[in-house]
Amino acid sequence: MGSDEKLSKEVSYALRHHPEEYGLVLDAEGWVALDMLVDALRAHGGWEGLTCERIEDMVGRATKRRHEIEGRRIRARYGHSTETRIIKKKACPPDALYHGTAQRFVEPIFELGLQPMERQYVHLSADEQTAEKVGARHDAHPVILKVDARRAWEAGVSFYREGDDIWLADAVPPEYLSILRTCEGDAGDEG
Ligand code: HQG
Repeated sequence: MGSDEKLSKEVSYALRHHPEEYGLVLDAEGWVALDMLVDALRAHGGWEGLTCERIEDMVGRATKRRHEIEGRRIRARYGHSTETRIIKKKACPPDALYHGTAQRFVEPIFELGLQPMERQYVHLSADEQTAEKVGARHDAHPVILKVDARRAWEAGVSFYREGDDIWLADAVPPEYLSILRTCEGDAGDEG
């Protein structure tokens, strides 16, 4: 694992899942002061000598934009599982969004709809290729689902835009889902 990847994973762990283990408190939109995160990681161990610049460089170099820095604060853009739900801004989605998943999840998904599971929101992709990478984390031959997003939105399902690539949503009922295809495989998600 490269050192950016190691740092990125621990920042994600702290900002998405367990800020309390680092003595951090996220604000309503998931932000913390960057210098507090640096102090917390140093105190937690394994990150002696860590600086704000080191984190800024890691975030700047990342191809997948997992973290966001604005002024002197930082947050995870998505993926949260903390108890208090991070507030996201609702936005009207495009006609279609995509979700890559494992073949073994397709049956329960068509029974119960897309559920956030361990996270606070359902994660959707703006394009099929990204959905394939996300699905490849769960299955060598993931299934790409098409989400009839605009129709779901018009029926009252909430969607939240997290940049051009990632959309979040509340649970999406099965009537807005269809199977697009099963992938031949090996898209792989970096990190
Ligand atoms: C599935 C990564 C059974 C769902 C990715 C998914 C993404 C159900 C799994 C981001 C279900 C949850 C999120 C139901 C949904 N029954 N299974 N009713 N409803 N599922 O990891 O969307 O690299 O929590 O299909 O790339 O895979 O960490 O969500 O397979 O962007 O930055 O339950 O996390 O980003 O898995 O991934 P996850 P996800 P990072």
